Amino acid sequence: MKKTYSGFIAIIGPTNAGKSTLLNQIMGRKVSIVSHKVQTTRTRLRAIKMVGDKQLIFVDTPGVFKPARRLDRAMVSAAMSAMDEADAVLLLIDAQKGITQTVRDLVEKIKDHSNLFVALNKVDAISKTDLLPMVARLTNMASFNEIFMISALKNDGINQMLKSLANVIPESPYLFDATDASDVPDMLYLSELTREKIYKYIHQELPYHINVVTEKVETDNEGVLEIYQKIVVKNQAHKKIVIGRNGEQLKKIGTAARLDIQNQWGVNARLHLFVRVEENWEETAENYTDQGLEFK
Ligand SMILES: Nc1nc2c(ncn2[C@@H]2O[C@H](COP(=O)(O)OP(=O)(O)OP(=O)(O)O)[C@@H](O)[C@H]2O)c(=O)[nH]1
Ligand SMILES: [Mg+2]
Repeated sequence: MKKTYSGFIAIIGPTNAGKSTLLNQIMGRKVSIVSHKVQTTRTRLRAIKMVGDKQLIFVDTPGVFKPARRLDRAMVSAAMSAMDEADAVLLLIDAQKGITQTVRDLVEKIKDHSNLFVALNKVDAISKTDLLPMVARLTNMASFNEIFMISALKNDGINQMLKSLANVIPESPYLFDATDASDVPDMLYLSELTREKIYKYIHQELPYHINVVTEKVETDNEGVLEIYQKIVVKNQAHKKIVIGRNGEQLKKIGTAARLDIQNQWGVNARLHLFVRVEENWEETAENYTDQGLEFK
């Protein structure tokens, strides 16, 4: 019988390093939402990539930062447990920001892992001469199998990196059906697409206090997807901001999300958005388990 290989690679790193951008680039399509703001990814998300006959199961994780709120703690703990279970760990660093304290703390936590890789990301945005000192410092911090220099955004260095990562994947039956796919449930993914637009159009702190829930998805007689979502906010003031003057803000969010859904799924869709105040949503267990997070 032919040998098969299958294993997990956790992508971890500070928030905003480009972990989700990298995962999307590896998959050749969007599976994880991306924004210029920090703390975009809230939960662990897996995507399966075949490299030759080896199955690489990538795990995107929430960025690691100093957790303050309950939601923050759940996000960071999801990232750390992904690492514990992984066959390989890929530490992703924003080369523009360099070796920050967060990076140093993270290396301390992961340095005993047997298959440790590091990638300096966003090399499109900095000069090559700035990279060498960072490589030297990283070499002294832990015994990394390899240090990559990549641009997740520009798809630079990624194929090379995939080949190296594939080399450490253990012999194992395929843990998933051997096709490229992700494990995000459709309902959650639809919510994520709307949350991504909220991050895009609404500024300051507000997006961090918002939750999107897909309540119902139906197909009408003409094959149009009818999607009902609620945007949960903490108070009336937030609700006003999300809706905007004459509902303009909400319309912008809804249109962008609908177009994204239509493009990605090749369907016609109608998106019905409702904004609801739920003062305690961040303290409600169900809102965590729905997103694959633990409520502690
Ligand atoms: N110039 C440049 N920008 C990048 C690159 N990769 C990601 N970005 C940008 O960095 C920002 C953050 O990207 P994300 O992929 O959301 O980062 P993340 O690490 O998943 O962030 P969290 O989910 O918050 O932990 C976005 O604005 C991306 O467009 C890159 O290679 N080059
Ligand atoms: Mg992310």
